[in-house]
Amino acid sequence: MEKILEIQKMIEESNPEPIAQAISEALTDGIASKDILDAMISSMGVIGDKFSEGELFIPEMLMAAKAMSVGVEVLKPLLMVNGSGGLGTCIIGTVEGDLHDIGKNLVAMMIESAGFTIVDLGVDVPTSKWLEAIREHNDVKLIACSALLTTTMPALQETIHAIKNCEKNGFRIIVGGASLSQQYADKIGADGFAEDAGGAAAKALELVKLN
Ligand code: B1M
Repeated sequence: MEKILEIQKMIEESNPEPIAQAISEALTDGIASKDILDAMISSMGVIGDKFSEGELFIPEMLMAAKAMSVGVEVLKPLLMVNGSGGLGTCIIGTVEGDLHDIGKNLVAMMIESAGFTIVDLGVDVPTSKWLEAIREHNDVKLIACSALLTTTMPALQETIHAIKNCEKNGFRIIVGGASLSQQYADKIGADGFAEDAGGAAAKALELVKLN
């Protein structure tokens, strides 16, 4: 418990340097990787709240994101099951105008573990790049769009519209990110919505089985 608090403090104080070591020690102490991840996600929420309240600014938010990313890399081998890739290709990215990638990376990891081959387009992905990736890859079964900002919700809607009207079909579209809801996903014509990375993997399996 003390180790978890220490790790959370490193994120909440935007201090990435010692976090890999602290996580290794926590794992050696027998703390479950999932518990460490959940604690780190909760600390990113604290960072967001402090940003909203004007208690910290972009540089601190960036360093907290760095700490989180370093931590996720340490935990990755433990959180991932070696997926077979046999369920087809999932094209994933964060929509145009949006630079947030920690949640998207976790979602990619869980969807890969569920058995998909991941093509990660990164962040700030314009509609044209989604369409190009769909054209270029065979066996595309899932498109996964992440959007964290209320200001990028229109970009998400535009992207979904273009993907649904492209020449290829045979895939499903899943969306997620803190600013979204099932209701909004329905409104913009997505096939599925998930609140978190585990939920995204479960929804991906459900949608592909329905295909
Ligand atoms: Co930004 N940011 N940020 N930020 N940032 C938020 C999102 C915010 C809520 C903070 C706040 O004000 N309280 C707020 C958005 C408000 C809103 O629109 N409603 C915000 C803002 C305003 C901004 C800027 C506009 C700030 C500014 O410049 N004035 C700016 C925008 C830049 C841009 O994108 N164009 C900005 C910038 C940044 C940084 C670059 C500094 C950094 C991101 C670095 C990075 O990602 N590499 C950053 C950070 C770190 C945050 C917070 C603090 C943390 C985000 C995070 O990584 N959370 C965030 C506050 C918060 O989240 N409470 C905030 C941990 C992560 C595991 O959770 O990403 O939510 P999350 O992902 C979850 C779920 O959402 C879901 O599953 C994930 C795992 O459980 N999910 C999916 C995500 N994608 C999914 C896809 C799916 C399914 C589920 O299917 C496809």
